[in-house]
Amino acid sequence: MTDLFATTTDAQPAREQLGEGAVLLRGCVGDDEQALLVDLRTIIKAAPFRHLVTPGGHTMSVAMTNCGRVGWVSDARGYRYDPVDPDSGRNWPEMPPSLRSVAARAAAEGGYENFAPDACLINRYKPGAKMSLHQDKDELDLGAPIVSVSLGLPATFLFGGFTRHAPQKRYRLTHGDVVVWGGASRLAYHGVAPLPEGEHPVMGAQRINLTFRKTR
Ligand code: MD6
Ligand code: FE
Repeated sequence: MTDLFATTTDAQPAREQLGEGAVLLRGCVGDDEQALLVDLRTIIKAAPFRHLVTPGGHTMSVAMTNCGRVGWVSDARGYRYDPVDPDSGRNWPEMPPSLRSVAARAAAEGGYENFAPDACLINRYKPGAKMSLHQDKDELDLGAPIVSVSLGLPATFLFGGFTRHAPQKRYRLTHGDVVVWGGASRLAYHGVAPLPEGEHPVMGAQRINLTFRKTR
């Protein structure tokens, strides 16, 4: 008999292990979505998205901003966490409780209690934007996980091994999904395939990704 009360038509599990210490929590944002989107709008007004240039001179296809004590920045001098937004000369907007609590709740569900991030990198993907394979290794505290919240258009997340050329697995990340990433997987290579065209009912023609980090 069909389940008249089923809320999804696909067979994706709520929880999927990506590797040791890494888990995909589907729909983990849940009821926190409204508060999170309201606060996100305020942050983006104070610190608008911008396309950073890598130390190698390439302009990134993903547009970025930050909130929290420090923000991730890239320029000709290299990558670093900086308390000052170079575009405004002011500190980054504070990390609001709505964002903090989603991150802490997801981390706990992923097995990391008392996650206290001091940075949230906010990435905006328009169709065609991508993130090349990389490791997140600019943080001093590699004992803390990274918590990654996906909003808007679905994307293909590439999860590789511990070398750039190790084979990767592909995972579809949709609106409200959270990846928690730590332990033995903390330095795994990962990236995002070019974003397909589309229109999301809440977010429009874009994907926004929040990555929460404890940098020190
Ligand atoms: C993104 N994410 O999903 C880019 N990093 O847009 C990341 O680079 C990332 O999702 C570390 C852990 C989870 C991530
Ligand atoms: Fe990353």
